[in-house]
Amino acid sequence: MSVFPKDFLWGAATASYQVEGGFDADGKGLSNWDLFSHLPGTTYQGTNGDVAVDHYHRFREDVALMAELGMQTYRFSISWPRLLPQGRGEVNEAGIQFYSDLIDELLKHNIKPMITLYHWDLPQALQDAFGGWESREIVDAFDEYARLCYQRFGDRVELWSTFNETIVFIGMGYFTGAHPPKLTDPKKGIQACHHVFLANARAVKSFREMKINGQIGFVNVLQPNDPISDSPEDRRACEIAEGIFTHWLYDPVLKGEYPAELLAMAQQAFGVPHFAPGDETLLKDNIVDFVGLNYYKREMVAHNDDVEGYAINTSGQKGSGRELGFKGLFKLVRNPKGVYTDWDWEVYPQGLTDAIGRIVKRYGNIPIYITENGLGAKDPIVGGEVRDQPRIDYLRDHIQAIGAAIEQGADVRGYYPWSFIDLLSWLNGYQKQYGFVYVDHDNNLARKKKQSFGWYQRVIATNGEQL
Ligand code: BGP
Repeated sequence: MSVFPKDFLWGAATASYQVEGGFDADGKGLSNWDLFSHLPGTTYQGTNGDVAVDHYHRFREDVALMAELGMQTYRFSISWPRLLPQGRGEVNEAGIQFYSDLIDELLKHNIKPMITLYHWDLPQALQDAFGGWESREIVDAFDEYARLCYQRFGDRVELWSTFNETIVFIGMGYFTGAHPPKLTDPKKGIQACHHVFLANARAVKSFREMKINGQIGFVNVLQPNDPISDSPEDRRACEIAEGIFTHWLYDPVLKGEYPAELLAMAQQAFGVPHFAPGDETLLKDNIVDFVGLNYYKREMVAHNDDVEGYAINTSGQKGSGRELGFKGLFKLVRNPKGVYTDWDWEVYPQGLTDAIGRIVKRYGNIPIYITENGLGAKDPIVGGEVRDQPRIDYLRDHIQAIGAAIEQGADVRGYYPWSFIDLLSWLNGYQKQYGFVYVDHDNNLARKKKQSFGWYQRVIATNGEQL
């Protein structure tokens, strides 16, 4: 008998900038990524999402493939500037129509939509007007945008999440400078992150006030950190890393408050986050209904007296990056016994079971969706077939790891591998493939089912029994 509950949802995920294209189609405004990806040296070989895989124009064909795969749910994000070209104010009805049609098409095929409101494509107009997440004004703007989405799509969509991976767009946007707005300014970053938590709380409040029939959650990176040795220094460094990567991001949305020790450290070092009257109550009163977990890898942590900064492997050449370090706090180091992808991500399925266990221990038995999980690889084509056996192995092992977490009592309700279709990897171009469906960039973006397509079809059909 399957360990997965009868009503477990099997799906897959994407995000607007990575699949849609149509960057200026039918009245869409520009996003921060539309500009950033065109700046020299920001992405792998200058790749961008101007056309992406043209899902904007081919969504019916894509939904037909989702249906053939047997998907019961589809996680996608809405492009804020497609609905509100200036970020606030005038609504682009053509943008509304696109998502409305997509939702109808999904429902026609019995596929439950899960909407992400923010998967990193901020209206550039808001960046220009007041510095985007740096300003408190973003909280009202995001709430207006969320309300618009609830109003137009809330009659048909039950599963919603506010943000995708705050650690990434704030961390890379404001600490390492690898994402827009390309800053290395922790003070601004910590305050911007606070605004994200406030925006989340406001959007959760509005969701309830508007009595939307559904659940609203928050999606975070799930990254278990383990110390590289048993020394007290490495264990302490690991505690700090886990605190920053996990507790800082999860506590405000699941407990309505920051982790006290880290908050004190941040306020002492940088004088932020600054709380305005009402912030604390807003966070406390608006805890999310579920948490979405994106799991790819674990990180080993060591104490750090020397390394500052890092370099990302964006080429898929093993060992071409450099480990991340914050001097005096911690550094991420390679596990000598670990198995790594070509992008130097450790493949460690057990980490998924462990990390779910840690979430349940800290936050109680909240509803969980695994909102991303997958293998980025350059898939070989043999005799015209896309052979992605390593992806099948990766997903199988991770599905088993989820099964183990369920057996231990975790309330995991759904699984969304990343990604439904090959798409743009933010900094790594189109060569880092994740999909069940291949896109031929040399042949008019034609779709082709991969080996993993038939495999996942069977997984879904047997509710995870046949792996
Ligand atoms: C997550 C993002 C996704 C996706 C994925 C894979 O952080 O939410 O949008 O890109 O990671 O990452 P990458 O494309 O860098 O391999």
